[in-house]
Amino acid sequence: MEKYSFWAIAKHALSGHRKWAPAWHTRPPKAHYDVVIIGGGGQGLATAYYLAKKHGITNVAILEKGWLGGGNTGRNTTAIRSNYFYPESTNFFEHSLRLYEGLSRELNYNVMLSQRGALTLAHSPHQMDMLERWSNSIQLQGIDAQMMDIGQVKDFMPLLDTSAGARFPILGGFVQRRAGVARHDAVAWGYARAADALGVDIVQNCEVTGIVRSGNRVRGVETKSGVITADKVAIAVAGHSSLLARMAGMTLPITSGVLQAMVSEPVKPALGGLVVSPVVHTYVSQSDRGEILIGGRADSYPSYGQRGNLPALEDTLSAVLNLFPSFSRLKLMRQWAGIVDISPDSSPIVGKTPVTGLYISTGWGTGGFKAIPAGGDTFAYTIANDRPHHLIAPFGLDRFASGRFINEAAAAGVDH
Ligand code: FAD
Ligand code: PYC
Repeated sequence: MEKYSFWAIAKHALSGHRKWAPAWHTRPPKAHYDVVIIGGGGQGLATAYYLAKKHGITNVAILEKGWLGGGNTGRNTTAIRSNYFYPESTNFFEHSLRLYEGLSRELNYNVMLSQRGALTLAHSPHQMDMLERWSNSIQLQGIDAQMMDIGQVKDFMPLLDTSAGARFPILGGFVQRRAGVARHDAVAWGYARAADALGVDIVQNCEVTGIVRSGNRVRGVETKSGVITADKVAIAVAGHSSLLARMAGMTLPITSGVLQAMVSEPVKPALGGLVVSPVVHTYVSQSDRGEILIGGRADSYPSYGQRGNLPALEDTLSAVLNLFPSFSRLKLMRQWAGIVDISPDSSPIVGKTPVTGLYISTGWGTGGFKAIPAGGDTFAYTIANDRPHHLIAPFGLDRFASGRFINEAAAAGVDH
């Protein structure tokens, strides 16, 4: 990898970056791979990296129909936290948070992790009880969590309307201090560069159009540029999982729909951390560029229409103004959407499939950015060993037959 001294950076800047080495190579795909990963989002990229780094499997291709990180990985609002409810989830997400804490060093790439804390608000005595139960449960699992009374909420986020006369008065909340944000593009690019350096082929503009099987064994994929054979195939395509599964003759318990977000013009530092209100259905943070980053609940109907719309904008902004009346004078700059894959219990589906040699990572829904390091780590283990990593074993497809659901809808951050 190229080392960037001050002089090297200055030389590149003055020469218009003409000789700047690309972070990863652009190669045509080979005819055969040990592992083909479909989807060049964070989950696919991290999986490729850990396959190469931890399992020595480097004859790997990532096939991406568009550009790296152009799916949900480049569209999300970057909340990272491990404060789920059930031990299966907190163990997994805490592993991810810990990997995030060392990720810039691991990848030698600054992913701009900023652990500024995430606050969930309560607007009724009943919700305070629920948050207390949630916070206690997490603390018993050894994860940081703290209840806040109204005074502490005010100190943490002075711009919140904490008056008794607010339309949805705030009674207190629950904070995870180690939660935070990271730069989403950097997470994708960092994993891509590191995987490429270990020999992984990254193939963009290569849409997979079919899964090749002989009997019950996967043999490879059909793409717009021809067939690529593979011993193992891994699907990591978020909102398009049902389409890919259908190509392999499978039906998934997944609903795909639109989740939107938006940013304001940049302003001076106004918000220390993230804040979520499950009651008014919005969450807000501030990007390092100063924009107020706003999200809301997922659209209530299934759709593959990857664009923002006016009803969600109105709904979400009226919710934000309930919490932050002073934001009424902010100008909105951009609105966008991603297609999220929601499972019946709002938990991921990761592991083997009924087709031999075919693996799937889906159901990340509204919360799979925070899961990228652990998702990649455990999915790589599962593919390399053909058996689930213990941290994702509870999240297999088989739970929909056994009924062992891990219902995390209430911990998902946003309604869906
Ligand atoms: P993606 O990044 O979507 O990657 C899948 C890739 O597969 C895409 O690049 C796509 O082009 C490609 N693909 C699809 N079909 C094919 C095909 N046939 N052939 C080849 N390639 C194909 N999560 C959090 O943890 N915190 C948040 O704050 C958060 N906020 C969110 C806000 C929004 C608005 C959205 C939309 C999502 C949010 N999420 C959040 C969820 C998170 O972004 C996703 O769960 C995560 O990015 C999923 O990663 P992935 O790699 O599985 O999917
Ligand atoms: O997963 O924490 C989350 C989240 C917040 C907003 C969207 N997803």
